[in-house]
Amino acid sequence: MTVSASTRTVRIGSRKSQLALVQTYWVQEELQKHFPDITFEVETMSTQGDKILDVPLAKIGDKGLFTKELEVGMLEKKTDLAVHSLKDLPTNLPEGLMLGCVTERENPADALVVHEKFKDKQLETLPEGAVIGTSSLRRLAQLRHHYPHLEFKDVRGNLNTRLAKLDAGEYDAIILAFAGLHRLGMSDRIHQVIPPEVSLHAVGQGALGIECRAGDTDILNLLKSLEHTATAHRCYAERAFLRELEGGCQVPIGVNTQIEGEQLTLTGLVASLDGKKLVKDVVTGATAEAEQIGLELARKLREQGAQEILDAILAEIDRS
Ligand code: DPM
Repeated sequence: MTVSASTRTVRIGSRKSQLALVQTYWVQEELQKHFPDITFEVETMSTQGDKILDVPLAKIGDKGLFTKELEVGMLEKKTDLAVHSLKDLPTNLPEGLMLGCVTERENPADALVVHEKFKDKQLETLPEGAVIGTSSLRRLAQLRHHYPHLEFKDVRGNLNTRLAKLDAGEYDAIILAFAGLHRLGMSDRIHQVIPPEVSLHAVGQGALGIECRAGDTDILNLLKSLEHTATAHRCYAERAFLRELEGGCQVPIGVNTQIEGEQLTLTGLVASLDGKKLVKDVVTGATAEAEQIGLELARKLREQGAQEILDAILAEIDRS
């Protein structure tokens, strides 16, 4: 960013997927509205996660799969901020970078999208052996727990690729985030919004996280205009929970948060891949102490065996 206020240019890093671009252009537009004298430019980059499409997500790990190249861009000062789906942003960021702001969350729920031939069905009424496409271990574990009659098959690629595979008959249904479909203008494909009793969403799901250089006060001041406080409190609680359990983004950990008055309630779950073991609990506390709530919930679930479930999954992924 150059010094003179009249010629300032701020560069925004983004992945190239359609969803990433929709999100980044939204951020660009909002910033432009708030700061008409600054020029906001978008720089697109491919991340590792965009390039490796033939390997199950859980296997390639999660250490910044969709964020690393964008982070290098900021550290090398080629860009000033990066827009992420918050759920793809690891809970521990590289030295020199920080989560600068969290935007207002969309509906964080998961959604069922079905093949045409099952348009009269819901999760519970899909036939025995119906094939559900997902590469989320979180979705897999929770849905297996509730609907043992269903089969699950890995699916990768961007949203359009996944929907095309579904329509071509490779799957009977797929599970996607409500938020992604909504942002891409494809809400009409949402067949069933999956309630939290069936599937707790991923940490940070539905919110955007904007990352910037740590202590870059100029950029942080700009980002304040996009911060949504309630969403930030919820996501800080969720991220503290995940960080404390040392779960990357590819483990069966689900959450739900609610704010009522000054109180924040965090529900969290850890499940085994076969859906047979499932530990779930709830902690309520002061919204201002969001991270403490996350830490306490992690400790509670550990006492109920969450660590053993997670260790077994990590060993299984290593072996496969
Ligand atoms: C992460 C997961 C998935 C994405 C794992 C999970 C889904 C992978 C899959 C961490 N990142 O949710 O348990 O289903 O195969 C991703 C999506 C969005 C951000 C797409 C989706 C859009 C929603 C949002 C991929 N990252 O979940 O359907 O911004 O929260």
